[in-house]
Amino acid sequence: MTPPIPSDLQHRYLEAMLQGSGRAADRVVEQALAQGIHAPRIYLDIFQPTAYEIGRLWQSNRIGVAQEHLATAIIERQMGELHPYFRPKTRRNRRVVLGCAPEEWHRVGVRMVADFFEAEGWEVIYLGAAVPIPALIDAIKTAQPDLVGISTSMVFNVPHLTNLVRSLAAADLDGIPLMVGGLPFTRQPGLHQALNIQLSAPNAAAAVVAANNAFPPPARLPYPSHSAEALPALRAHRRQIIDRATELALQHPTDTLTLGERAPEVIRAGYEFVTRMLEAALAARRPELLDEQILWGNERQPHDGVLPEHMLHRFEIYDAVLQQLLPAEIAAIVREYTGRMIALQRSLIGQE
Ligand code: B12
Repeated sequence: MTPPIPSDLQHRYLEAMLQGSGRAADRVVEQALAQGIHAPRIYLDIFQPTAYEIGRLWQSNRIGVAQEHLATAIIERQMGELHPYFRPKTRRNRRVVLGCAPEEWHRVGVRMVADFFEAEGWEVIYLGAAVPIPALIDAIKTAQPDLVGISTSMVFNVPHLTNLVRSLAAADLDGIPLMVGGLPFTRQPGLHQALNIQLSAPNAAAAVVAANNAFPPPARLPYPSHSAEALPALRAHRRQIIDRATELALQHPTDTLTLGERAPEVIRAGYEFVTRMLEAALAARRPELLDEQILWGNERQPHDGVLPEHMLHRFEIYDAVLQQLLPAEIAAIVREYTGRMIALQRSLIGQE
C-alpha cells in the first residue's frame, strides 16, 4: 500500500461528511487518487477513521442519527465506486464466504474485508448484513469455501458466533476455518480463541495477510516435461510464426475493426510480444510467468483497442500456428504454455 494519507485529507473528508456533502467527499477521494494514494489506503485511512469519528460524535450527541446514516451511505457509495481498484492481479484459487452475524447491521467493515480479499485474488461471496445462521450454512454448503469470515460490531451479537460454531459442527462443516472480526475483537485481542474460533484480524489488511498465511499457495506443479530443444526451435521459427499468425488474424475483420489501418502493425507487435513472453517462460520452465503478462495485457485493453475477446482469438490462432509449424515433440511442450494462456484468457472473459 501507499504511505499514510496526509491528515488534511482526513480532516476535509470528515468536514464533508458533517456537512452532508457527498460531492465534497468525492473531491477528497479524487484528490487522494490524484496524489497516488491507493484505494486500500483510502478505505483504511479515510473511510474507517471517519466512520469511527462519526460514531463518537453520535455517541456524544453532537450529531444526529440522520447525519450518521448519510455519512455511511456516502462511504458505501464511494466503496462501490472504488471497487474496480480492487481487481485482482493474480488468482489464488481460494474462496471465502463473508458476512455479518445474525442481527448485526454494521456491514461496512466486512465489505472492506471483502474488497481486500478480492484484490488478493480470492473469490469472494459477500453476504452483507445480518445473515441468519441457516442461510449462512446453506451458502457455505453451496460455495464450499476455504474460509468463512464473520463480522460483528456489537458485543450483544457475539453469542451468535458461539451458535454458529455449533451449527457448523452439526452440519459437518467444522473443517472449514472460521475468521471473525469487528469492534469486540479489536478491543479484546484473544476473544476469538475464547470462542473456539481459529482466526481473527483487527482490520481488512490484516485479515487478508492472516488468511494468506493460513492458506499458502499450493505447492508448485511439477515443471513441464521439457526437451532442451524447445527454446531454440521456437527461436528458429520465430519469423515464420509471427508472419503466419499475423496473416491469419488479419483475416478476421470484425476482430480488427477497432484498429483500423493500424491493424497489421498492432497485431504483429502483439505476436512479437507474445513470442518474447513465451520464450522467457520456456527459458525459465515456468508457464506461470505468462499469467502476469496476460493479466497486464487485459488491464491495458482499453488503451490500444484490442478487446479481451480478440486477445483470446489471437491466442488460439497463435497456438494453432505453433502446432502447425513446430516439430511435433516441441509443439507438445509449447502447448503446455499456450494452453495455459488460452485457459487464463477464457477465464478472464468468463468463458470457463
Ligand atoms: C454506521 C454505524 C451504524 C449503522 C450501520 C449501517 C451499515 N450499513 O453498516 C447503523 C445505523 C445500522 C448502526 C446501528 C447501530 N449502532 Co452503530 N455504528 C455505526 C458506526 C458509526 C460506523 C460503523 C462503520 O462503518 N465502521 C467502519 C468500519 C470500516 O470499521 P469496522 O466495522 O471496525 O471494520 C474493520 C475492522 O473491525 C475489521 N473487521 C470488521 N469486520 C470484520 C470481519 C472479519 C472476518 C475480519 C477478519 C475483520 C473485520 O476490518 C474492518 C475494516 O478494516 C459505528 C462507529 C464505529 N466505531 O465503528 C457505530 C457503532 C458501532 N454503533 C453503535 C451502536 C450503539 C449502534 C446501535 C445499538 C444503535 C441503536 N441504538 O440502535 C445499533 C445496533 C445495530 C445492530 N444490531 O447491528 C456503537 C457501538 C458501541 C459499543 N460499545 O458497542 C458504535 C461504536 C457507535 C458509538 N461510538 O457509540 N450503526
